[in-house]
Amino acid sequence: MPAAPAQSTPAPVPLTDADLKLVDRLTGWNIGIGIGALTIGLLLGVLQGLEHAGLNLYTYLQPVIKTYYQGLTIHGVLNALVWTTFFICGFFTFVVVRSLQRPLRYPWINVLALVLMVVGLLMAAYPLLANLASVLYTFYPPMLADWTFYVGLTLVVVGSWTVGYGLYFTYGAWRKENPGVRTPFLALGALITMVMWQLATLGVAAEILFLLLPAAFGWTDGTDPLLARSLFWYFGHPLVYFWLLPAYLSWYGMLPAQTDGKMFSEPLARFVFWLFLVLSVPVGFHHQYTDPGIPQGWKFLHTILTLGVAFPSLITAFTVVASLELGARKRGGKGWFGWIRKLNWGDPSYAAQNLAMILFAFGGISGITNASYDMNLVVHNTAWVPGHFHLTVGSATTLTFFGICYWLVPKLTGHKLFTPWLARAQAWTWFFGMLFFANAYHLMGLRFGVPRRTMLGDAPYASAAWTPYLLESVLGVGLLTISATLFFLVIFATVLLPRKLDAPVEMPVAEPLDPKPAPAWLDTWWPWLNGAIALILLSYGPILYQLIRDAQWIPIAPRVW
Ligand code: HAS
Ligand code: CU
Repeated sequence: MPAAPAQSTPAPVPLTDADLKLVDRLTGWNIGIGIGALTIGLLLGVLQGLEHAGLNLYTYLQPVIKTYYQGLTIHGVLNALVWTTFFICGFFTFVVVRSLQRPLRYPWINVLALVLMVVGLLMAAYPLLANLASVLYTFYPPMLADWTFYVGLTLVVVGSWTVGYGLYFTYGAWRKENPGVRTPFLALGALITMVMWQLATLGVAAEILFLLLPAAFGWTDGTDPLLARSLFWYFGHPLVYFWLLPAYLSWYGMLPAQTDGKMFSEPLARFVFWLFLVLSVPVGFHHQYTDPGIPQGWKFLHTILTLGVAFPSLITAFTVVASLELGARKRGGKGWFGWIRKLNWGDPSYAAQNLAMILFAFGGISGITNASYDMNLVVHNTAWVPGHFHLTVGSATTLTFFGICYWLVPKLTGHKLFTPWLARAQAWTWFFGMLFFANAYHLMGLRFGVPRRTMLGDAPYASAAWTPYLLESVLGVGLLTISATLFFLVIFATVLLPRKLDAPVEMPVAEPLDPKPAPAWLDTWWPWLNGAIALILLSYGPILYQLIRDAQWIPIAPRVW
């Protein structure tokens, strides 16, 4: 007879089918809403790209979309904020429960979270559609949107915090039931990302609560744009890692299993996630190199820390590729590069994610260029920047999430994927579409200083020298339009057509190459969490104090759109 568990250790709670069903429902709703938002967001992206090349289709959307800036705002908010946040919250709920093999501790918290996020989304949708919030996804004051925009976004963020709380309680219960056991990597990575998100969102919460909402309600008649931008970018950079880390979680902990590989080093993977917890936030001034009023020393400190946070991505580039190579060699791959052909390219879920990684290698290079203080002065506010972020959030994140959908949607619906070859075509058209689009935008920014966030089609200074790049970008936009259509077709057909699966789908989980458990210091929160807080205080504390002390109240800009 097995020994009775010690008094202080509660018995593990088994994961029942009913528990899994609830989690799958939550995940399904989150992902479904995310994809819905993306549908509209991508459509506006196409209009955006065509306008730049001189074909203004916005005129046909009157009176639904009134201006270019309304379209650009909806494109940014739906794609960069709504699609990502909903997908990530759903994916993490799925992953944490499956990885810990434990039901949600308080399922009502996670249900409440979804309700908050949906109410927030609906609330923010109203001013976006009514042209009362055409302030772009960065909503810099002194432009001011309707209050419903800020309250709506706040509710989405609070909802995502609540998803995190549901997961922390679940983790806490699992921890008590499993003393001394290492947290499984997939759960740990998701939890670290959620905690990083909690720290990061404090900046935007402060900006909205103290500066924007009072002005939007008419309680104050001005605001301090520099302080607001600083609080925004305190949040805005770690925001991009909130988009990236779920993709890393899949690349490290799932993708190797999808090509017969193993995790090259599980401890290193954990280390990378901890480094992101410590280094994601204290770097925001790399978005404000050209802002007057922030002393150069602070900008320089954030430059150094930004180069520091690129380091875990460099580790990722080497170790994830090594994990995939192990699989390719097992599948018969030979030679220095010959093994690449033996990767599991036939599986659309695998292919999409590997293609996303390749695009991210280029996005990483342009990111490091952006971060290099003096080089940033050449590319800041030019088309280079959208070139950069379409390779990062538009590719590393989005194409990886598409790849995840190709196993997750069949798993959630019990329906066979409709159909692998279309899904593969989707991944490749996205790959080439982004390659052309981003290459053209990078070069237009670098060579000619073509501005971003501008109706280039109407610009009196437009130059014939831009034409080849604009044509290249239109080729990219065309491929992306085909690709987006294929994605929606594949997903809708998979959901709607009840074609039975040949075999049950399981969440892919990559085994570590070395089965030894990771060292305890890589499963311990306090040093990393304290390190993160200390670095935030050091890199932001004194300068935020100074900015608040010297706040310059200026009037809100009249709404001209
Ligand atoms: Fe960034 C601006 C710096 C990463 C998103 N970034 C933006 C904006 C967005 C964005 C949305 O320093 C625009 C904001 C706005 O609207 O104003 N970024 C960086 C740096 C990194 C970086 C240093 N960015 C991202 C990620 C994003 C993202 C990730 C979204 C998901 N970014 C900047 C700066 C600006 C900026 C400035 C301000 C610009 C300005 O002037 O306004 C780094 O994290 C990048 C590190 C990445 C690497 C690459 C690692 C490669 C891997 C793949 C390897 C695969 C291989 C292929 C080798 C070092 C992991 C294998 C092939 C096989 C076949 C197996
Ligand atoms: Cu950044």
